[in-house]
Amino acid sequence: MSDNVMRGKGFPTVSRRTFITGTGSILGLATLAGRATAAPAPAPIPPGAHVPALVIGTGYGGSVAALRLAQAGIDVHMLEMGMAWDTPGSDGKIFANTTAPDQRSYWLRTRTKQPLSNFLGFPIDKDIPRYTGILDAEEFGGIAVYQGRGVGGGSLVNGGMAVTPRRERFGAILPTVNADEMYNVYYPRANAGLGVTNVDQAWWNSVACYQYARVGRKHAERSGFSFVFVPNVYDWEYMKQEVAGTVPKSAVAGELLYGNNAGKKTLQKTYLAQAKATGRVAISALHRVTSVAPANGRYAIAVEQLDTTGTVVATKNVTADKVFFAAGSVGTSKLLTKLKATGVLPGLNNEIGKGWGDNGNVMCGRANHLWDPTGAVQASIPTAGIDNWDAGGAFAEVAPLPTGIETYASFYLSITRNPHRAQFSWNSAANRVELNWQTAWKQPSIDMAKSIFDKINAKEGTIYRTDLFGVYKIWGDHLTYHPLGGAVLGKATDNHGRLHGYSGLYVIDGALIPGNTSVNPFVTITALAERNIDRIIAADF
Ligand code: FAE
Repeated sequence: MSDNVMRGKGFPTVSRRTFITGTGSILGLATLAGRATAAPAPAPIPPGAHVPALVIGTGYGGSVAALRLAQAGIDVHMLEMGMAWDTPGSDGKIFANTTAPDQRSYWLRTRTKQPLSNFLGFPIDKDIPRYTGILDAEEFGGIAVYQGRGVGGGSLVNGGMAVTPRRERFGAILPTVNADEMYNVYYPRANAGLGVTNVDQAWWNSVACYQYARVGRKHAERSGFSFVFVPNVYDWEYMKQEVAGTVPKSAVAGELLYGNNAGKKTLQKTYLAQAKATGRVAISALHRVTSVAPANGRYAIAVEQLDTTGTVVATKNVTADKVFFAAGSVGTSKLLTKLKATGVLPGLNNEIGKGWGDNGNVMCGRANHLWDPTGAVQASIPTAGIDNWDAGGAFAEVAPLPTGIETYASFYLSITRNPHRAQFSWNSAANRVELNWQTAWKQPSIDMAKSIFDKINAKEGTIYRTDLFGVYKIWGDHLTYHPLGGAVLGKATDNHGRLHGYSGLYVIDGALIPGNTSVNPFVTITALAERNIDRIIAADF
């Protein structure tokens, strides 16, 4: 790790920390975690700065935009409302374990809101200090939307499942996008940039930490379902060493939902590391964008700087020639909905805020027989799923339950073909953006998931777990991990993400995708961003 000095056009000189370049240096990154405190904190964007390109958010879309703009010689500043996640806590680790959430785990909450709220009849949430933690369980009327907060966005908290949708399904996902281009150029580019690889199946078949997935395969196949392996961004060589006991355990110790301290190739280690290595990309963490307004042929951006309690410690105004909205489906949609409704960006069209979907997410657990254990130690990185999309409209991820004890449970996150789409709107009295999703809209998803698990239960003589989402509640129908839409490609924007009504404003994240990808979404978000930024750099700069 080294410090370097950036003298980007239009920026004051700032010292900033670079990350190790490349995607394979996981051992090096484990070392980096231990040394992080020695490095000086990067200087945030100063008030009054002008930047050629400003990116709001540091998730998949924002990271692709920053890297490709920088490689084209354009200086970029990224504003991220969450923390940098580069400094260990008092336990010597940057991230908290899934089984022991603490203040680092949740975004400005005083009590955890774990996706599985109960276990064996007992609620498992607990009080924590309010802090700018890594996972936001953002609550709207009918749904809690889980999102990553910090430099790296959703890549900090997600399962790393890196799935390219089957090509024959692509027309239903992004109907206005040329599939040949995506499958020949942009999906391969995204997979390479993210460091996507496949698990070694011989090893997988032999290790205790994937017993739960092998039980999932056995049950799927005995009921005639197609069981498919799914690529991931986890460093499998590192996981092999975890199992062998030669390196600190991360996935095998259950780290995931609140961050992985080693092993997972988050955007910090891939796109953002490369972007920073260009010397043209700076990132201000704990900086939340509240407004983007036209100003003399440029854009004026209002920013709140937060401390780790969420208190606004400074407000800043900066300007940019071009602004990329990459705050995630919810973040981008909320900003645009508010800015249109309050007359700051009145020229945005009426598609803003529309076409939002939950990727059909629904969760459930099954109770296995005592002679069919799923293992006390479960690797937190999912590797496989049941593909029943063509027959029943569901792709069910065989998910871990990394509790550290034998649960005799099989756990699944299903992605289903749910037709419902919600809309964001501005509530001026309450001074907030609302989303009109209704919990009852999950019923088609439940029905599709049931078409798999009713059959498996009948075949195996097993039942659903009723203790994971409340008391006697089978379905986790209150949440999504996969928000998509709200500024849909070809509707709120042109076919490459340029917002209608304003030259130089772009959407480049999950908000572009109309509600469903038929599989886990981040590879599609990344590939679409690669496609759009290619065109934008060629035509607009
Ligand atoms: P995202 O990654 O959410 O980044 C947006 C960033 O913008 C965040 O860092 C925000 O903090 C920041 N931001 C928001 N508002 C502002 C503002 N006003 N000012 C400044 N910054 C702001 O967006 N997907 C998969 O494909 N495979 C998986 O295995 C998988 N597992 C998941 C597990 C969990 C628990 C969760 C929560 C998600 C999972 N996902 C998975 C979904 C995936 O992480 C998500 O689709 C992407 O992260 C979305 O990428 P975006 O670039 O749209």
